[in-house]
Amino acid sequence: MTVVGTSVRRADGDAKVRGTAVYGMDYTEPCALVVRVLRSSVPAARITRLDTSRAEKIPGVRAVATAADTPGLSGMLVLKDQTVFARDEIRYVGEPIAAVAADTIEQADAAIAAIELEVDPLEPVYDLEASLADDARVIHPDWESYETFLDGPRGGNLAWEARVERGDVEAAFASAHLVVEDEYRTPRQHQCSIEPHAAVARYEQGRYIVHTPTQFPFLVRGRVAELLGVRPSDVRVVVPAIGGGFGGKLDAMLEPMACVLARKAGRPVRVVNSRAEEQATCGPRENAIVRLRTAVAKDGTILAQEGVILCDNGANSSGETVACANLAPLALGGTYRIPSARYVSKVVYTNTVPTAAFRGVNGNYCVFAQEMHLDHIARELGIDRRELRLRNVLKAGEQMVNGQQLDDAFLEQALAKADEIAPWEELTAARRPLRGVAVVPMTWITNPGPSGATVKLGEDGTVTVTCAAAEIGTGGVATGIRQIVADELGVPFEDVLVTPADTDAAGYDHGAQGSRTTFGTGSAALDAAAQVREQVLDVAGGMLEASPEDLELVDGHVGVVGVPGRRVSLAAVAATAMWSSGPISAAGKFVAPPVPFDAGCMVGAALTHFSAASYHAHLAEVEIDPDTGRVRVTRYVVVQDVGRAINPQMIEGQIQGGVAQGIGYALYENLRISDGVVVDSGLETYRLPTALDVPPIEIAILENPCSYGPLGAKGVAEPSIIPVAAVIGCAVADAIGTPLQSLPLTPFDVLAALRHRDQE
Ligand code: SMO
Repeated sequence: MTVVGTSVRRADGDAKVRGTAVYGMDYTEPCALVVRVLRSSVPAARITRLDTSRAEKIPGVRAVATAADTPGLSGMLVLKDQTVFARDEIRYVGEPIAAVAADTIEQADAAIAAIELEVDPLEPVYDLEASLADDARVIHPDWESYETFLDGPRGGNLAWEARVERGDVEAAFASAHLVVEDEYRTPRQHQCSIEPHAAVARYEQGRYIVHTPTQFPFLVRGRVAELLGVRPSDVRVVVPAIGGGFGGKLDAMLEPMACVLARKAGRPVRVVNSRAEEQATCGPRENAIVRLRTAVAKDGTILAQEGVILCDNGANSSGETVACANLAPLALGGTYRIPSARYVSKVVYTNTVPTAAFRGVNGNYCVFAQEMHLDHIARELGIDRRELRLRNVLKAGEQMVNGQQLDDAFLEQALAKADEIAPWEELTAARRPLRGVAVVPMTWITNPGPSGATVKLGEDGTVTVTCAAAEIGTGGVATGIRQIVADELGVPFEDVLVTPADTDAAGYDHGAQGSRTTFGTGSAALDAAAQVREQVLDVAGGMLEASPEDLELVDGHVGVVGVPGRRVSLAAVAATAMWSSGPISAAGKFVAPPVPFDAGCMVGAALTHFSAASYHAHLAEVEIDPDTGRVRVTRYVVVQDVGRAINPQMIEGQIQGGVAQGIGYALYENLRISDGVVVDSGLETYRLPTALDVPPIEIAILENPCSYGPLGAKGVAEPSIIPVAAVIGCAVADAIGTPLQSLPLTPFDVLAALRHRDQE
């Protein structure tokens, strides 16, 4: 009996459903102090006076921290200029200026009110395009001096630029049958995790111990060390249950502040964001502008494409928006054959809250733009929209825009499967007013990054996996890795445990990002389990007087193949080894196949090439209410290639969640900022999709194994959000019969588009 490939129930599900799981915001420590943060109410200013002496004298106040308590900036992997507290200059509304740790919230509030702050306002820069103008005020004038590994073009308010160039673009445009040009604008989208950011820190024997619901414990460890001027080994990060990540809990947020306060107060401190702080200060998906210009032949063959992508970095960079700039060209040029291309992705500073990673990162708006644009081309040429895509999708052996050759390509297969479920010809033949349909193929990447895992066989026959992968709700750690290890060692699923992520206990792990947990950490755990298996066979061979080749691991026992009853339990094997040669354990690692290092930044190595490319097709049908402009998604089909389905039900869960978030991005969500202030400070005005907005999702899983994923598995969790806005946008445009250029497609926008159409 194998457990891989079955929908074993999620091991973390029961505690999470019953409310007994201890999330980051539930976690606390004895005598922990409460924290309030003084945040800027102005978007841009120089700090002329900051006096905390009155605040410090308030009874119950144990520590007040400001930039003076931190050493300032140092460069690390990528460009990073967010300090713990504003130093000299304020760059966005909500930026931390000081924080207070006190016995009670009332005392902390009183202390915040007693902090004396005087500022000289500066001219704020909010707009992406205005920010790049020659006469725009430079938000980081001293930033040439920031230490960074990046050596690309920077300057003015340009934080970073990524380029991909290929072929003879000018010649291709000159010879084109048709050239089509469009511009698309997309909003900020907030992760809206149910659990806000939270951190509990204490300072003990010269080390910082931080409990935080992070996706990437080793990144938080490194960032805390960097910002506090200590060694990474001086910081320990432990991860409780996580109530939603989606990219929003990758980088350090409250942890460095909690550590500074814990050291100053000599007591544990607990910082938890309010919903308003969460909405206003935690990096959402960046707003963006995508300009595309494409040269096509008469039959719809793409000859060349130019793309300019402007991404709003906000006022400071955590590194994510910058690092992900490399992904924009891949999102534009990883699905279709684009022989000549010039893509420029610019990350731009503005005086707004910094943006960060959100599931699918740049893919969401680049794929939206590309697909709306392709529909525009299809209309101009009078070619069926699905047919246009079939003519241009990449096939095995062809090159993506970065020059990477695809060893497999199942885009046609994904489109064919979608057609089996929802035949395009039938859908498009039965045209009805204000109903639209669209289908979109997509290739996406799995974040490779290294992972380590240790597997130990206990003297009771149970198996413990130690790794620093965080369970963010995908099921990868709590369930997927256990399934993989259980099969490798022939033990029941229930007998495999995974310890909570703890940087003191586990080897490096590249974090729960880019669908990599089961893929990367699962590979490391499989590698370690295979080594444990060797040791087990060796010891058991001696006990059973058989050669290891004649042994099998089944049901928690080692048996001699073909000799029923001649077997020993794993518990006996482990106990025997323990008293003679020592415990059975092994460390495994996952290192993805090397990719050319050409991006100028270390994470860029992963993000400039497709690792474990997966193939997708999404199909949507929509219906528009002519009176209200409301878009209803009436049918939604997802075909997703997962390499190997470790747990089909968990995969379906990820797809459902991704589509729901994508529907939000397509139709409702827009984190509005006015004069630098985040307007949508809560869920009263920030419209999330609900169950009523999400139709039943028809899912088909394809299994085209990846040669270096565990048991053939590819990353699963991230991609299902990416093509949703694209396919819904195309379907809405089809329903209205007029092109659309921005997201979200709210009832107001749809009504305006309808009126505009009727006036023409
Ligand atoms: S945006 Mo994600 O955590 O790969």
